[in-house]
Amino acid sequence: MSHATNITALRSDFPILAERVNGQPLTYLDSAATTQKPAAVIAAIADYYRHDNANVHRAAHALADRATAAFEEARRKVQKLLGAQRAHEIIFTRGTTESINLVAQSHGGHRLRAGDEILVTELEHHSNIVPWQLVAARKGAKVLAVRVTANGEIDLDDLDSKIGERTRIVAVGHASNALGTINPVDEIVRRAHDAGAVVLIDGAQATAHLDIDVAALDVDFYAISGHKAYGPTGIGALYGKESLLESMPPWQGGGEMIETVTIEHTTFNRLPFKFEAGTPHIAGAIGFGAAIDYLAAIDAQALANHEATLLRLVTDRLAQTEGVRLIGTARDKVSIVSFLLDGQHPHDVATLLDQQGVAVRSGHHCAMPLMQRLGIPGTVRASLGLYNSPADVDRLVRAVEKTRALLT
Ligand code: C6P
Repeated sequence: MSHATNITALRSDFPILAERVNGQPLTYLDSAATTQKPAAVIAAIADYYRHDNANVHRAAHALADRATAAFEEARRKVQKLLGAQRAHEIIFTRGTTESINLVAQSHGGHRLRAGDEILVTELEHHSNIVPWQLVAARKGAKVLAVRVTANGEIDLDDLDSKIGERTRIVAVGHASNALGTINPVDEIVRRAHDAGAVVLIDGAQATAHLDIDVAALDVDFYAISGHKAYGPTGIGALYGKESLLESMPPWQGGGEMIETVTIEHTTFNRLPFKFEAGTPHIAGAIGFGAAIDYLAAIDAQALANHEATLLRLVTDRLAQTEGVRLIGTARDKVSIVSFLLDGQHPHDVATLLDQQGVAVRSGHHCAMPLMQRLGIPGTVRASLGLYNSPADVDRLVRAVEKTRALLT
C-alpha cells in the first residue's frame, strides 16, 4: 500500500474544517479534547447503518453475520494498532475512562488487599486517578503519586523511591493531555515489573501521535479512546495480557458476557466477551476501525515530521509573544502547548480566542493535581492534529496578541 506523504493535503478530508465560527474561518486547536473526523470515518458509520445494521453475535440472519464480521474486523484493526498478539486481548469499551475503570474494578477489586499501594503520577488525567481512589477506598489500599518536575516531566528518582514491596499497580499516562509530555513508559514498565507490580498505561493522548507496541513494551494494560485518534466518540478499547484478563472476574453483568445462566448461577463467556456486557457500540467500533485504516494509510514518518514541525513553530512563536508564559517544556512532547497570558484567567483568554475563530481548551484539563503542583489555576491549551498547518499557528499567535491588547 502506498502511504500518503503530503500531510498538508489531508486537511480537505475533514469536512468540518470548512465551518465558520463566530463569523470567522475555524482554526481548530482542540484535538486533545477530541479530534475531528475524516469523511472516510463518517462514511463508514453511515454505510454500516444503511447496509449492515444488526445486533452482533446473536442472530443467524445475514445482516447479523455482516455486522458481526465488521465488528470483529474492527477488533483486529485495534489489535494491529496496539501491536497485541491476540485479538481477544482487545476489549471494546466506551473509551479510556471506562477501560481504566474496568481494570480498577475487576483486577484491582480482585487482587488488592488492605495496605497495598497504587502508584500514579502528578501528571495524570482524573480518569487515571479517580478509578484507583474508588477501588482503594473499597479495599483499604492507598494511592500515591510520583512527583513531576517544574518543566512537566516525571521525576524517575521519585518513582524509584515510591515503588516498593506494597506497590501492586503502576498507572501512568503515555502522553500528558495538559502539557504534552511524553513519558518514558518503557523505563517505567521495566522498573514497575522489577518491583512485581502490574502496569496500566493511559494511551488516550498517544494513539494519534505515537507508535504503540504493547507486546514490545511488555505492558499489562493499555487504555485508548477512538475519538482522540480521528474515530468516533463513545468507543475505545482496553488491551490486557491474556493471562491477566483470564484471571479477572467480570465487572458488569448482562447479555453477551455469559455462557449459561440459571437463576442461581452463571458461567461466563470466553475472552473478550466476558468483559463486553450488553449490546456494544457496533457502529462506533466500525468507525474506529475506519479511523485506524485512515491513519495506517499515512506515512508515519511524514506525519511525525509534520507534527514536530508544528510543535516547534507554535512553541517558538508563543515563546516570543509578549506576555505569554509557556507551561510544560519537557524534552519529548506530542503536539500540545499550554500557556498563560499575563495575569489573565485562561477562560477569559479562550473566550476571546473563540471570538476570533480559534478553538482552544482552557482550565485544569481534568488534571487538577498537576495544576496544584504547578501552582496555577489552569492553562490555555492549543493541541494540534494532522490537519493543522503553519497558517493555523499564525492565526493563534495573532489572536493571542490581539487578546492581550484587549485585556491589558
Ligand atoms: N482528555 C482533554 O481535553 P475519555 O474521555 O474516556 O475518552 O478520555 C479520558 C482521558 C484519559 N486520559 C487522558 C490522558 C486524556 O487526555 C483523556 C481525555 C480530554 O484533555 C478530555 S478531558
